[in-house]
Amino acid sequence: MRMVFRWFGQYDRIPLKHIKQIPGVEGIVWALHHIPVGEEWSMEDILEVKKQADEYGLNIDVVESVNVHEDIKLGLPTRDKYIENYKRTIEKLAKVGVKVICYNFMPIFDWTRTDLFKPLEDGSTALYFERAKVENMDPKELVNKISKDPQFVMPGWEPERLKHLSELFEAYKNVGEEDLWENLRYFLEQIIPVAELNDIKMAIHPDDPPWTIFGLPRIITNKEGIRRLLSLIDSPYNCVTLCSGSLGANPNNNIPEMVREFIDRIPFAHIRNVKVFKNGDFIETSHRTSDGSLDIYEIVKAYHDNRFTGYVRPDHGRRIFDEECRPGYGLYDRALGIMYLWGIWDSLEKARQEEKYASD
Ligand code: DNO
Repeated sequence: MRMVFRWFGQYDRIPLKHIKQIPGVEGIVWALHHIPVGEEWSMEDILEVKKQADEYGLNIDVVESVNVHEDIKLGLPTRDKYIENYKRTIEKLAKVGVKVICYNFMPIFDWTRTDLFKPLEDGSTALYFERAKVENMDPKELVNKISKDPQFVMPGWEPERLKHLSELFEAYKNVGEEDLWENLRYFLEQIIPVAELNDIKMAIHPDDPPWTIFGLPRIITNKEGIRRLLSLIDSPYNCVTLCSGSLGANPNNNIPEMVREFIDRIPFAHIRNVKVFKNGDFIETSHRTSDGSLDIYEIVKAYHDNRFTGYVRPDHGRRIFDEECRPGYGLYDRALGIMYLWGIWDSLEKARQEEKYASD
């Protein structure tokens, strides 16, 4: 596994020199967050990120995300213009050696939580989702809550775009799950050939949480959805970002089983733990297996058994040690998460070598 770390560039308080000091991290997971969704990325800005990463010997192989314009998800006639921009962006990213683009196909909202700093028993805070609250909430209230801190624009919660919330909801009134599948197919039919030519894997991120919210359709929520996505275009470039925490919020999703089934189409993995409660609420925890509902050991083992050579990032972390940080994306807990993942991986590796010597 190749360890990478999400970095928000000019919007990040964490300097690259600190990322470089986390054992085994070879690259950053990045994006041009200042470019409005749908616009073509500029080569100048891309090269600037490359220059900064080069200075610390970090690669820029994984981009998360090149976001998909709402008109594409809605299937509007204007989508073609945005799809062309997307293709040009892929071509430019290939020029600097990008290998994976993570994206998602969630209507309006990206990942959703009801609380960004929910206290845990140990005094740390974490991202929290209260199911009943969302079911009874006006989406505007949620937008105000999540995008209120101008210091930390949350990925997928750009205030500019969400200003038009009522129009967006209106536009989705007649878009059901099957329409969304159809619009995803249309997008991929055009994008995947360009990705193939440019040797970049397109890795869709599952819906987070993996169920419908505010009546909006969500389709990448379980193994059947992932199977359907992969069969829409049968190309090794049509892939998935297997996010354990997103899918794991539904206890019916068996993550190690999914890793084993989809391994050839997982160029990028997000690994984190989540504690799921009986009523459907969940809270993010440390990466350690005993702290959450997911067996992180079994997940890493599923990758190790399959000799996984793709990219992995620790996913959200708690806010610990009083760090002033973007919710979910502090330095400390993600660094601890990485060490836990390496601990599991290295033990498995050692055991494999010992077994090999014993049988030689
Ligand atoms: C949240 C992230 C998501 C993810 C996108 C991918 O922290 O996991 O915002 O980056 O869904 O497009």
